[in-house]
Amino acid sequence: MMVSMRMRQWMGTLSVVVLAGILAACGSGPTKVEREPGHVVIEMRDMRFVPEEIVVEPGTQIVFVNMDRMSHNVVAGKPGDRTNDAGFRSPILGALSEWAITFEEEGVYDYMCTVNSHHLSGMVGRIIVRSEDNTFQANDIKGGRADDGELVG
Ligand SMILES: [Cu+2]
Repeated sequence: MMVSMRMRQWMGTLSVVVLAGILAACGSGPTKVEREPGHVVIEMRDMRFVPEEIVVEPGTQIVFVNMDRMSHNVVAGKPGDRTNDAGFRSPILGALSEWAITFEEEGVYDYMCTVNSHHLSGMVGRIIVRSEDNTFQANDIKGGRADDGELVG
């Protein structure tokens, strides 16, 4: 009787461990972000950012969605400009995964995908943050320094 009970406990523990293992193997699926009202979407599609350039108001949530089967990322800067690497940087985004960022400060934010050097094949983009009152100056290039954007995702 004691053996049977121990056996049952052991089996119970085992099923929990096995179940946890199965869940871990499946992963949690694509990473999704909570979309705010007024957000804009930039798709990563066919190794391009679509649209490649957008103009948004300060405080606009920008949601990146990877529509490709290959992985991508979003890294501040331009190809060959490593000084901007310390700016915003998304994790590696698998198929259908999302990542979001919000810029409170006006400026031009260049970014690229550095996964497998996609940026060298033209996977680059630009976000222009400009408020209605036009205080923004066209030569006010921010280039994605660490203090330019508030990381959301
Ligand atoms: Cu990429």
